[in-house]
Amino acid sequence: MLTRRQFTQLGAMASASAALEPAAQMQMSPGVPMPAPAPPIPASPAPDFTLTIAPYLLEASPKHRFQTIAYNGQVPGPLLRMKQGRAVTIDVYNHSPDPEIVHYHGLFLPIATDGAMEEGSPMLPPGTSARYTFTPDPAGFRWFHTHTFAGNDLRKGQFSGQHGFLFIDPSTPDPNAPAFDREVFLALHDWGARMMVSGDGSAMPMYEVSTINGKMLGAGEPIRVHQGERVMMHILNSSPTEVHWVALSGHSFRVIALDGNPVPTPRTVEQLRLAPAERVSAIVEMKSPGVWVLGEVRKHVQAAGMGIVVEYANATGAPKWMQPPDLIWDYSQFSAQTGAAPATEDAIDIPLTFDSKFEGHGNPETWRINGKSYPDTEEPVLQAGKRYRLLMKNLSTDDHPIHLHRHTFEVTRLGDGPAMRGLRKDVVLIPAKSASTVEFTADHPGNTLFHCHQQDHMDRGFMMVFRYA
Ligand SMILES: [Cu+2]
Repeated sequence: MLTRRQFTQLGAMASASAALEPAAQMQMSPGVPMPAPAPPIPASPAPDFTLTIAPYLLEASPKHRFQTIAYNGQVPGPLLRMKQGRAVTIDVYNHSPDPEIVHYHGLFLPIATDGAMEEGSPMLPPGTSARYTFTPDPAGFRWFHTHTFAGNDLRKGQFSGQHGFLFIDPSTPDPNAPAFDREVFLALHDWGARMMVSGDGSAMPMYEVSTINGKMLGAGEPIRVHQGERVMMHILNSSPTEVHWVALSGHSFRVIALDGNPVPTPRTVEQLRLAPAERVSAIVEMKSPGVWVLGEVRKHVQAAGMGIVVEYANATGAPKWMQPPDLIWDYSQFSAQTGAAPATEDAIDIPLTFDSKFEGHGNPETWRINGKSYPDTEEPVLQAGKRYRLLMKNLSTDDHPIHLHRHTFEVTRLGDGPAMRGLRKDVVLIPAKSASTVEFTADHPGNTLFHCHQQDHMDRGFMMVFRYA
């Protein structure tokens, strides 16, 4: 029997897969207004970016091919680089067989462009196209991905190749920003999902193959570097469900930003942990000439392909990997260490308790927030301008990457730890049987989706919509 969260790769064990009963399709809440049709694409002017959603055969290695859906015939999709405050137009063509929607993750967008049908953003029917115009904000490392339902089809939604990097350069460059020589964007992803029965009798997705930028270790081009370079690595975990740990043998990471937001206390660490949808921006000083592996710290996940070679100019030989002894990560070390502002006294508490309902041996659980599953979850009403404190308690035996759309929150408490300030994120991983508190200011009126970023959890009820008064 599998222990929950212990294994992620199909190659790591030989248990039989479970036959799954069809899950009820989630319906839109009756209270949600019908989305307006997406605007047609005008003859001119030309857009800043074009995204074409279409079937794509991913070659993770010559021996591992996956039929998927991708943007512009590549995985990850194109880097969308824009300037804070300068409006952009994006033309989206849906050449896939299903209705699609593009969500711009971590941006402050109105619901017409945010890309979540639960908020009221319009879906893009198959065979159609639409033009979207928005003003990018806030600055930093963001991303875009599909926001559709996958349910029992473990090739749809975030299980597909529909993800890409989005970077918003600040309108006013920060004179104190750390210097670096160049940037590298890396996306962690898992492929070939199948539902497997875990030790507690429920089912969860496990994967055949794991990749960085769509390639298994050794199958793609190496990252070629020069001694003395300072390389800014923007790393995204676009996995539909899996938390990943990464290290670069022979090197350490100077963590500058989490989820695209500069951290109050940059730290140098040996490894990074990224929950689904999280981003880490870290500078690596290239001062250990050789050929190295940047890869998943857990051996079975790296063996399933999650790694990329880092090769110094003129270095030769097989890529080297040095196994770190433990999995170590602590968000709080990046928070403000001195002079932290006291907790906001006038924030309004919203208690949110997460649990699951067992649906029988071999079936995925149903997920609940305060005892209810989407679309029956509560719809808290926010007053524009007010500060809110989400008191989140995870009663389940899973870790959950919790995401709030259209806003940035401040992580103010993790588990039993002390109060903390200054750590601004849009995803926080709440470990099993643990609690966390985040605060945010309701400064972007419009329906706001709150959900677990694990595709199978959000599909089975782990969502709710905040409304503005
Ligand atoms: Cu979850």
